[in-house]
Amino acid sequence: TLTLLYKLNKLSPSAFPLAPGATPKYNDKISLIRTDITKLKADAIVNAANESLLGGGGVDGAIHSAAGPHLKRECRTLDGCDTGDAKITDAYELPCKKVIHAVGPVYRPTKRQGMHTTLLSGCYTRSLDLAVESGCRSIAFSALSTGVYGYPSEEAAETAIAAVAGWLEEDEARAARLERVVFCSFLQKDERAYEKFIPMFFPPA
Ligand code: AR6
Repeated sequence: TLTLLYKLNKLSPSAFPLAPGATPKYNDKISLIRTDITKLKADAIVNAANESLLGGGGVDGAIHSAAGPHLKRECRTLDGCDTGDAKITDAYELPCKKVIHAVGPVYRPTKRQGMHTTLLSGCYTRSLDLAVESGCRSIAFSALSTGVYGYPSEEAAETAIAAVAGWLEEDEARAARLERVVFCSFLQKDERAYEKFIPMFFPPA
């Protein structure tokens, strides 16, 4: 299920504006897939949870119903989770090994954009930390905050991809512990947003 659907190196290098510091060094680790994340056999999948960690609608509802009731039982022991942070559990009846529950920010256009960005970025970097600390070699992210929480697709995709790129660049030894980072979208608008921003941060060689 984790075939590299997105072949960065086949794209034309000149077609995209580059983010500062962009490098193709980690391109082979990055995948884009549009599917139901509950079907993925990644070591870890990342749920778009809320601060209670007790389930909800959207991808959270899909993950809890596919994992079975033991997931909620474990989540009850975690004492919730702050926005911008994440917690890890077992995956029970899901085909993945671990579920990382990240709490993205609710998008409020009146608030300063910087705060949203920091909180959403934090979800991605904390999830990556938890994945490597737990020995996961692959991680698939749902498009955190882009559903009920109202985040615009492009802004969310740019923040997600920048956070992953920054995390990989920050520590080479740590980056080597992850083989694959999958951006799993569900709706076409989110997939398009990833298609636009991935080559800016992971430029075709
Ligand atoms: N697989 C992959 N992605 C999915 C799936 C699925 N099965 N179902 C939906 N998506 P949302 P949020 C996408 O609303 O905005 C919950 O009630 C969806 O298209 O699930 O972070 C929680 O409990 C969208 O791109 O999460 C919280 O209360 C993305 O998943 C609240 O919603 C996230 O949409 C969190 O809101």
